[in-house]
Amino acid sequence: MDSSKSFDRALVFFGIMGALVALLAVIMVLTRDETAAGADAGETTAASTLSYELTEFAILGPQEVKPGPVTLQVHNGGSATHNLVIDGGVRTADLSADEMATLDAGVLSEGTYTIFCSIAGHREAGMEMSLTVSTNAADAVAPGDEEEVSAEEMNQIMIDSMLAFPAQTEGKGNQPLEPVAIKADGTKVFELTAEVIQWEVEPGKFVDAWAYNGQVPGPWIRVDVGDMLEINVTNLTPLGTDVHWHGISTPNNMDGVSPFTQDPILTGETFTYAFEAEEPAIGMYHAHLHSQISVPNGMFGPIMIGETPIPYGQTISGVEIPDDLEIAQEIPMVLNDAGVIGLSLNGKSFPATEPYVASEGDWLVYHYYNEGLLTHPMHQHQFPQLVFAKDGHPLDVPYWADTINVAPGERYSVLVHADRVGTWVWHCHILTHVESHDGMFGMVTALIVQE
Ligand SMILES: [Cu+2]
Repeated sequence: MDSSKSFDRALVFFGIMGALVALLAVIMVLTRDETAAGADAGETTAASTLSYELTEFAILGPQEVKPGPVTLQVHNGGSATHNLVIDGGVRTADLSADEMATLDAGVLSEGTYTIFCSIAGHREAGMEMSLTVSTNAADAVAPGDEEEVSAEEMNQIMIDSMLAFPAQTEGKGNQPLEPVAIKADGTKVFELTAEVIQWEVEPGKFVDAWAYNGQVPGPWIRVDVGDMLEINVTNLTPLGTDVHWHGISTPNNMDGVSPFTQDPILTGETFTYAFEAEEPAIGMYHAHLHSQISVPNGMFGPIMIGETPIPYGQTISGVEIPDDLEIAQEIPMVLNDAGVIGLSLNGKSFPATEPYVASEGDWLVYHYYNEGLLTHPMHQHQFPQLVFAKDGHPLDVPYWADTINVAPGERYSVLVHADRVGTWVWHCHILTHVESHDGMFGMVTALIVQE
């Protein structure tokens, strides 16, 4: 009995040992296979971390990466809420200004992936880019390993960018539009042609702008109350269009909202807007159909009817407005922040923005128009701005302000007394709309007051 039990135990012992040896052999083979696979695939399994910066309205970051596991570090450096979506893949949450997110994109194989922001309108405004996954891609620079820029270098970059102002560029917007004909009954006939053009938005940077009459903003239309108008609009852009006369009183069929009030003006077609300039107005004109594409890209312009409603002779907060003041300059200031034009004043980004030159003691009128997608607090250094009209409506109680918050679609008309000599900057006060790590840009210009 005892000896047979010992024999059984010995069998069990050797059985277990045999199984363990076999298992060990399998593990060793498997491990060797994994090592071999890793060696064959080489760098392709190396994890890459890519840094992306979101802003109005662009996604800035690497455009290529090697195949393998990819992690995206996303920072919203803009002032609006943005997110980052890999088309057909993962996405971040909506990120408010200055928020960060880490996005595990998984293992990306060779191909081209589209990255965009899915907040309504932001993709069309420019927040889209391609990420090419290729074995030929350069090695990703890990966050934190970017080249260090010293404080001295940062100072120099900012100063150099500022001293580049004012820079000459091709093209100027807001040019007064003369009628091409005045009919026997006095009707003023104007021509507007919408077309995709090359527009130098900043020195050396040409974009495919959508423009009226080859300029951004489109030409400045000024007519008198009671004028009969015929405005022939020819569409040479790739999409159907129309023109909405924002802030102008018109019959419904002239409101420019296809397909409700007219048929779209298709590519190659011309439509005539005919209406009477019924009331004084400080308006703007822009496309309504496909506006989220064409307007940020440049299809907007100022239109004014009648006299500028200056509060002559009134005393406002203790400051008397002369009853005989003469307006030395009337300046349309059209704001934009999206599309191919981007953060800009009158279709140009600093240092290509136009400086305005006045003589000491001049009275100036600015008309702000916001054709962008964001609100911009417009600040004039030194000189208070007397807001005398909102959206073209004269205010019974004008008021002084040094910063005017101009929301999309709004117009503010202000009077400025340039009574101190100097170069006074004039800019949007959202600081990321005027400065970046590459220096000053965007929504900045200056009023230069001379003796
Ligand atoms: Cu701004």
